[in-house]
Amino acid sequence: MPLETPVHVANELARRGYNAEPEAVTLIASASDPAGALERTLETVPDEAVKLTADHVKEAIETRSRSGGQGGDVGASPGTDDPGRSADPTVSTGESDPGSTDTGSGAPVETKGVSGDGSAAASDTGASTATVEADADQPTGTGQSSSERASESGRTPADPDAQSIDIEGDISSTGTGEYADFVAVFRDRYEKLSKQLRGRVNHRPTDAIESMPGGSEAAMVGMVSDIRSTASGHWLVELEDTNGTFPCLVMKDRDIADLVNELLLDEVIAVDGTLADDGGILFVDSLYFPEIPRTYEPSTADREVEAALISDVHVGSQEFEADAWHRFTDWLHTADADRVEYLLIAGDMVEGVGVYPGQDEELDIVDLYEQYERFSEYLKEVPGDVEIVMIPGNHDAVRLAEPQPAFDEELRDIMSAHDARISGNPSTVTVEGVDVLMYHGVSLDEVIAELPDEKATYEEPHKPMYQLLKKRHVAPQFGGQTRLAPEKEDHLVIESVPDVFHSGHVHKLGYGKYHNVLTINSGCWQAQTDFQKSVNIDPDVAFAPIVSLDTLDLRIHDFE
Ligand code: D5M
Ligand code: FE
Ligand code: ZN
Repeated sequence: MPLETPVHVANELARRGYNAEPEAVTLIASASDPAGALERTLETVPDEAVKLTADHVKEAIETRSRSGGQGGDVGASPGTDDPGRSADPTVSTGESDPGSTDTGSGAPVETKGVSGDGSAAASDTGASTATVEADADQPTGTGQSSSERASESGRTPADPDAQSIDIEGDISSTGTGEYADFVAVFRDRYEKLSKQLRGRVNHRPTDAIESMPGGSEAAMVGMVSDIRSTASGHWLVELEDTNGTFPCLVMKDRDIADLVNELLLDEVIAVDGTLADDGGILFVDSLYFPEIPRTYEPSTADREVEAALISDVHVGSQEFEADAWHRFTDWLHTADADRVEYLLIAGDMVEGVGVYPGQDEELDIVDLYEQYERFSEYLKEVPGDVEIVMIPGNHDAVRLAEPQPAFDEELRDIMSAHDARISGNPSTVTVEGVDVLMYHGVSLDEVIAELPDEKATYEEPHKPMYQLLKKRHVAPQFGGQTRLAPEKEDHLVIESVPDVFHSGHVHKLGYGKYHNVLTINSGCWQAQTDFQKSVNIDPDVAFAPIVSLDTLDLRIHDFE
């Protein structure tokens, strides 16, 4: 676990169950040895402390206690039966891979003219656009204000007969919260993902591999239950299937060692290789992720129609950018937005109440229901012929554990003015034949914290989304901030390949194509909060990525 940035520190603390003052986070991050400082702080903090303060950190760093104690329990963390555990950072697949020699292998080959830095694609004057196809560094804004545009030429109403939306993913919870349900949900994950991997290797169950003679060739499909580096710098990956676990060794000087950097606990992969002479370990030759086929051909709409993708509106926060929102909705009423017939909102409609420690100081509306009432008012500004689909995020008033159900009747009533379609998180929404996987994105914090920077950063938030596509699961690792609801089924598996993958949550704009799947993180409508300031998150505010459903091209509008 790399701990050098405040975000990593905050994530790590959250993962260990601590709330922390922003100053405490910055102090740890700026220590000469952040990982050590964090460990020492957690060792010395009084048990009854509810919140980690700057004083706790100072005390710990100054009184330098015995270091080396690494909290966490590596061995006893089988992915299938102990969902409550927290992963040990010492076995994470952080950036310091001593054995990695080749960073090329396994890196996704994709992207169609993507700048990687979405914010560079737009100017700050009025409603500006950039297309993914074009040189994204060249702002193409007109400098007109949206009201100027609106008076020039208004929107032509959409033809309701031509519009179509189908939604899958409105889960109604079936789980009881019993231990057996956690086992069931992991079993189902294994079943679904192993089905996707089975064609790739001639796999055997662990008990069959155990009875094979040393030196045999063998393959298995398993859930990653442990990742450790050995004394000599090789990687020991323990895979678990429904029969047991088996240790697999990835040699540090092999090209595939780089793939170990991408592994997360609890994800399902396949390996093949040769058994050691005593048969007790598998030397891995190849490692496979469930993956999106490189040849995937996305579906497109059969008329020229567009969808606007947004997320993280955060109404009720003092930082909600109402003026930018008005510019956006004004623009939707202009002829330039004639083809925008859909608006997809990927979670965090409102700021919520009590979501993060200290949040109340930055609330503009302190009552949760009033926040939704205000949000509903803002939705009314959207032209009535635009179909709206929304799913909840971690600030919304539904359970945090994923999958999150859709808003309940009471909240639907409050938000009924525009007749939006309301679904769970995640959901697959088929818009005129185009499958859009909408997932709010809480797991992205974890993917970014765990994987090395070249695979996942906040600056390029589409890249951790690529990892979710590759792993065919929207929340592969379990146990940190990503909470999993015990269900009979794992609804978080990406069973069929989406044409568009839409997330938010990290408040950064980013987009690209992964094996032809258009992947978009849509930024936010909330200016930088104090917390974000303290951890150096510089949000991308008031961008609206607009997808042409007939071509899957993208234009980005900036309403900041
Ligand atoms: O999250 C917006 C982003 O900021 C997301 O990457 C999590 C991170 N964030 C924001 N506030 C906090 C606190 N207090 N602790 C840890 N991480 C935080 P959003 O869910 O929209 O607030
Ligand atoms: Fe958010
Ligand atoms: Zn969020």
